[in-house]
Amino acid sequence: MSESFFKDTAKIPFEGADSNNPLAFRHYDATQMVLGKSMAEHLRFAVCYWHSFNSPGADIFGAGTYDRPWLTEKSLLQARTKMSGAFEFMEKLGVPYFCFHDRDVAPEGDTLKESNENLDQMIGMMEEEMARTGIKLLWGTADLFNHPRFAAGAATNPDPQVFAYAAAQVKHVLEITHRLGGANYVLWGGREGYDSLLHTDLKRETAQLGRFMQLVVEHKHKIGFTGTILIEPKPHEPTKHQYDYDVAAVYAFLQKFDLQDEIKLNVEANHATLAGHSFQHEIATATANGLLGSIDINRGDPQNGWDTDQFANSVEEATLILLEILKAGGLGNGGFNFDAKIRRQSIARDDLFHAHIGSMDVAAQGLLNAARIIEDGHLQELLDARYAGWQGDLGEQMLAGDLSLQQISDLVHSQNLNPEPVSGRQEMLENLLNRYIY
Ligand code: XLS
Ligand code: NI
Ligand code: NI
Repeated sequence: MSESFFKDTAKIPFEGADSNNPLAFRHYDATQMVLGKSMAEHLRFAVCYWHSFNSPGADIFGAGTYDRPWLTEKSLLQARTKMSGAFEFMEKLGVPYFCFHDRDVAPEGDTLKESNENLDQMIGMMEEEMARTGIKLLWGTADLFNHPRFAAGAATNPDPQVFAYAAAQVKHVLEITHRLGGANYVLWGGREGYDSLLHTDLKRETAQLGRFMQLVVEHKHKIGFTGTILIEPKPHEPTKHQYDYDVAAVYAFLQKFDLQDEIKLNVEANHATLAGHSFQHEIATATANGLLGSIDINRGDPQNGWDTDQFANSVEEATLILLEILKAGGLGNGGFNFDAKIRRQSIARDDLFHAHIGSMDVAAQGLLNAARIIEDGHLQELLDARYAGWQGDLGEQMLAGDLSLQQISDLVHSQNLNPEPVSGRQEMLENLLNRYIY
């Protein structure tokens, strides 16, 4: 075992809301029971390998700034150093899960065979670290966007050989995810979109993508993987337009290829805002259609139009999304994956701890607030009252299809219906919500 990388930081304790220790949880108490389940079971936090251990902290104008000695050379030796640093970090933070891309954990070789061999070696070490720490895999995924071969997309590439290469890569990572007991397998559309319609056959490309997803589902059943396959919607970046634009677009896509009962969604906060939605909207749309699988928690910057992937820090947003999640019965197989990166100037080793601690506390506050809202039931009563009319004969008959347009019209005229507007009470409800936000 290599020497401890995060040696200056001890295991992060829970110290309660009055603590002044910045390296302690103030709200996240893994064992605290909330609505019959522990906080750890509700939130199922996962650290993401790519931003936290594989990114050098570069941006388009500047080189890497982070202190990540294992990134200086692409070798299996460095991949091992990285993995022991990653598990040391996760263990000290006290998270139950992690997520990774194939290329985050092992260097790419000259051929797919060589890349797979590198990966398999690292998966052996990963299994040992998982057994040693008890940390589990929330999801695995394949990097189908970094290498230049994927510049014009993976499944949606004009060259069928690239489709085949991507399929072979996904097959291997899906099998590894299965072997590691992963709870889910994620497919983010990377470059499955276009930069210009002048060189893009949109109809053909989306058909390719549909077939690709069907192949993944077929193989999942063939190998007996019982985790959930998840698509992660994103509207653009790196492409100008991505086919898995948002939850609604992916739902239509799944139905077209008869995959709506096979694939769920991994909803990311910053992708929601890039698509012009709120995170709460995307989660509500997913739960309304039985599609919520897991979430990538982060945030964008209101002044920037790209995926800044900052650590989530809004208690109000956390409360609103947890309300949707709790109302839907929880995340099931899913979890809260920190698809977030520290800022380029955050170069101290413990900055990674501060970032995660802050977001975990925010999620815990959101959970506690949402649970109180549910227990009080006041917001729900007001919502029910707003729709109470639909419990009457008119509402029920219209929805059940018992009345035609002609019959409804006859009824309006014979009964002289003249509905009165009622207040939507938005400001009152916003004030009520604020009473729960601590
Ligand atoms: C990029 C995506 C990516 C996926 C995993 O914007 O969020 O990180 O979560 O491929
Ligand atoms: Ni993202
Ligand atoms: Ni993501």
